[in-house]
Amino acid sequence: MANKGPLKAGGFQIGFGQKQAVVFDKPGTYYYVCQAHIKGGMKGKILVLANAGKIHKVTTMSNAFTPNDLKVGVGDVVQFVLGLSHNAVEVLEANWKANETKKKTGGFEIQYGATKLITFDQPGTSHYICEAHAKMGMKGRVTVE
Ligand SMILES: [Cu+2]
Repeated sequence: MANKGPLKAGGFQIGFGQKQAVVFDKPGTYYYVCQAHIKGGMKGKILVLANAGKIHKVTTMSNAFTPNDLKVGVGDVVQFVLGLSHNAVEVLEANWKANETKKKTGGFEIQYGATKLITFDQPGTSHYICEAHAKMGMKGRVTVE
């Protein structure tokens, strides 16, 4: 192994041909290279965010979202897993209260039967409804604190 450059003290090292899990438990940017091929540019970096979010899950059961009133932290991710007969579209609060399906401009939308991850990175409350069952009160909200 020629060309062994300076290594970061306490940094991770994975041997040739080895597999190894590395846990990044501190925020920051981590740079790594292949010592054999750094001259050819074989390198990478991993950015670990301070507020890497938790993952929450919302599913559908009968004609309801479960849970339908979720509180999350800034930067958290909500995984929506919708049944085939349900979608989820973000609406304004007034429409949500009235069980109206008018979409919020720039709001999120999840197709019928889809699974989608949505990151909530701003404090506030997002209101959403199922277009097929809004009149029956199929709706939910995510409050970001
Ligand atoms: Cu529905």
